Amino acid sequence: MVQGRVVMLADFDYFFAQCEELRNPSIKDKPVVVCVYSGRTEDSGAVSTSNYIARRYDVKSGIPIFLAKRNLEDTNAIFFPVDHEYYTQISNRIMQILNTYAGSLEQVSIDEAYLDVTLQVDGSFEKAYLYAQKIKQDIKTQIGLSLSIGIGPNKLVAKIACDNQKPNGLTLVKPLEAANFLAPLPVNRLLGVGKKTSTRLEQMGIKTIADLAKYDVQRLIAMFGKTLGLYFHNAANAIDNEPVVFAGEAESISKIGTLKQDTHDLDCILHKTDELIETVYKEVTEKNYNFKTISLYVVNVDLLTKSRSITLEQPAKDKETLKRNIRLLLEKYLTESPIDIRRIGVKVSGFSKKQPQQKQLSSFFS
Ligand code: DGT
Ligand code: CA
Repeated sequence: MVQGRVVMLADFDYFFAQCEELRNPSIKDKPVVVCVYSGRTEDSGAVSTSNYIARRYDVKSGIPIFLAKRNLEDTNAIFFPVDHEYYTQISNRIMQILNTYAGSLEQVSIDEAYLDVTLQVDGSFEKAYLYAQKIKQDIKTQIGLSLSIGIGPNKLVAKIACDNQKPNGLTLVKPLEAANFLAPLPVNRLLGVGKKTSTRLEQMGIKTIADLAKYDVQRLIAMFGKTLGLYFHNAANAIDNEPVVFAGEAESISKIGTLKQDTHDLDCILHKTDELIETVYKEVTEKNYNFKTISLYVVNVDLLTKSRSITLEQPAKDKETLKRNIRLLLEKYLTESPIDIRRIGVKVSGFSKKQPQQKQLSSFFS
């Protein structure tokens, strides 16, 4: 029987900038900066992220674009505007790959996810290290991106392990090493310890995680309340029982469009819904979702919006089910309402994750 858990945090390196390098390989050896332009003046706005070459010039997330340009003045730096749609597409693809390696996957941001791999590696941290190398290699081959992975007995340790070595890092912290690994780090490395809390802790003589781990738990509770006090105590002692759970980050996927002309004609409208279904379906497959609810949105020429939904008995994942039900909803709607339609929308929701075939451990460790 497997005793403890084996948890990984996968975090993609300089994600937006690396995505830009992916489609422009020739820029890889130059400073690359991805910017959110506010549009007021040519250079107003902030840096979203930068590659590690640009970081050597102190160009990083959040700094003003004009400052980044000044720091990179004498270099051949390249600046890009953020392209969320493209980064999301890549994110969907990488999450789908990560999902095939995990017992459960919890996506926490566009480029970060926890993986519970306990069963995949038989609870062995040695195997987990090889497994992580395999994941990194697979993503490099399939997508062309590098990432950093932290491995630990829980999410808290995996996260801090991952931050320990970047980019292209791989850090393993075994259960018995976890408390020592955290001990010398400043308390603000723990999730939930921001500037205000770390100042307060410092006033109590607590600077490092080791200081916090030794501190009397009752006094922590008196200072911060039961929930937070206990959390600090446990976290500092590398204890974290939070499970890795599928987060279901999208609650629905929808697409709405305007008809070529206002109409009440079934075939004309179906022509449009088919087009919308293609887009919605593409995203559903990319995210590897099953859906349970299908909705039709109608904006009439009087600009009133109506919606009709069907909840399926069993979650579905195929385009035919989507098409058939949208058609049924539309036919019914047209018999109920004589008014011409201007815009039409398709939505799916009630997601659960399609279980991919689990990779067999034996295929990696034979
Ligand atoms: P890393 O993980 O340190 O190698 O670098 P990144 O760039 O992947 O940083 P991370 O993981 O914190 O954030 C993932 C993406 O989120 C990043 O590529 C761009 C975006 N992002 C991060 N911080 C900011 C920010 O302060 N402003 C904006 N607009 N976007 C940000
Ligand atoms: Ca990242």
